[in-house]
Amino acid sequence: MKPTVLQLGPMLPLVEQGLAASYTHLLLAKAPDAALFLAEHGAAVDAVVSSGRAGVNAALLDAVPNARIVAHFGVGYDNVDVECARGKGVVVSNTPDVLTDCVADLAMGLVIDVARGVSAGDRYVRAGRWPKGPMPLATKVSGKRLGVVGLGRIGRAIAARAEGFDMEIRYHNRRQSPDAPYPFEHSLLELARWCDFLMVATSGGEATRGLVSAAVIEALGPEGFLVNIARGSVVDEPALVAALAARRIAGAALDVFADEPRVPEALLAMDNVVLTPHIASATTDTRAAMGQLVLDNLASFFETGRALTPV
Ligand code: 8YV
Repeated sequence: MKPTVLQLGPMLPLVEQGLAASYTHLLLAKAPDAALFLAEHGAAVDAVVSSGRAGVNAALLDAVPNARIVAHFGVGYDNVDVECARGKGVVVSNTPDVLTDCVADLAMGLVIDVARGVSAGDRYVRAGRWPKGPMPLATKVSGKRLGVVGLGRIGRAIAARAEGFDMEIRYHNRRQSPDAPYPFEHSLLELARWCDFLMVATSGGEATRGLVSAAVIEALGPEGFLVNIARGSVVDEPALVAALAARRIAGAALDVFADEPRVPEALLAMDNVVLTPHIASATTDTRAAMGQLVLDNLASFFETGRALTPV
């Protein structure tokens, strides 16, 4: 008998087709009444496929009492209640590594954009302002100081790219990484004081909520930029908006927000802010690789009892 896989939200055709080919494939998003659907089919579900858009809480886990794995599409799994899953003996897998390059590429793109005014320059040209005079001068990137908050796989890939720009790099983690080739800064406040660009690359969830606090943002100072490709929850967003509005920091480039897809209204009018709609992993290549890893995790789990990339 084929295992039954419950897909929670919309997924790439590659994933949907792969699920339909190998499993009894149930789609919660298409059910007119989710609670009714779960009451009818929940007990048959062996695996759940979740994503950044559709997570897994305790109630969902209760509704699928025989599920043994949650295969999550995404490296960050802050919307999956991993503790609750563990307590029920449910394995959770994610999609690390395959998205690292794309996320790091975008992170550097955001650094360059916010410092050099790529998006602002584009707006300037399109608005017909160039003939009336040049744009204000921007900020040099090469050779500047990059403070990485969270030197994991993605943080390291960003740092490696920043080395190509002759940037000086330091990092802050909960603990020092013994093999990190960059100086460790125990105090995030000190890191913010030291750097020109503070790059948020840590995981989300309760452990890092508000880590980049009002004090850390203020410590960046009027020449400092904040870049966030991690999770909106890591940054005190109202404090960031206030600091930007009062020009107490130089600018920010944000791919993630506290309440996506809502973006604080005040940011929309600021020319020193770059806003992208959570696209760091959003290339055809990388999303396909993430989707394939979801399928591979399920296949491995049903074949061997082990996921390839459990969290
Ligand atoms: C995705 C992400 O946008 O992997 C992550 O943690 O934030 C992104 O790659 C998202 O998770 C897709 O559902």
